[in-house]
Amino acid sequence: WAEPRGEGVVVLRRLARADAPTLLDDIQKIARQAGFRNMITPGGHEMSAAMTCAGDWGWVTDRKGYRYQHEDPQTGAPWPAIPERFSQLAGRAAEEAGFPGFQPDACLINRYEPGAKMGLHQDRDERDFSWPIVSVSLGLPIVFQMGGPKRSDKPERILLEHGDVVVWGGPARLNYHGVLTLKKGSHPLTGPYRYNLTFRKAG
Ligand code: MD5
Ligand code: FE
Repeated sequence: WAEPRGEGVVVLRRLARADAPTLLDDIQKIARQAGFRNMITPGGHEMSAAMTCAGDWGWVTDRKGYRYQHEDPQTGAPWPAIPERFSQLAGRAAEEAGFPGFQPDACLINRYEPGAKMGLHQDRDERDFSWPIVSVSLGLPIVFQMGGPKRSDKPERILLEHGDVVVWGGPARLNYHGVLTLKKGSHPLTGPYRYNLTFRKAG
């Protein structure tokens, strides 16, 4: 079911649940080519979420900054392609939220283990903010913090659970957001992890 949460945010509860086993198989395949790694922020801190990417553009961070690039810096090889099933799901979710024709060229895959979190930030490394970001949560639940356009706006908390899909577009596209520390648990499909796929139009 669809839950509008203020301007530009649509939560599609459980939309990805039926596809989850195949999505997770696809994630494992991607990770065999481009492994999960904890990247370093420009400030020199290791991110607690492990990441990998698929698509024409992959998001990376190191001491030099945040950027999108065609190659995995660990291997020099192009990122694996976005599986057809991923693009179909992202397109369907975007369409349900009022963004027909969404064709993502970047899929960032975040893997959280207990203790991992992501502080409040904006996603602004993409070229065109008129396209939404589609986020798919798999595995353990996490508390998501949804802020506003200013860092000082008090964030609202939403629990994101296995199979939940969120579309952030329009006026919400540049809102500050993050996730609280993942609590220990065991999920039948992902064990100790939460995965998040974000689909973006980066280039
Ligand atoms: C996550 N990932 O749960 C989140 C889901 C990231 C990241 O934040 O950058 O990898 S994406 C949430 C999002 C994206 C774009 C806008 C907004 C939220 N928002 O306006 O709140 O791993
Ligand atoms: Fe983000």
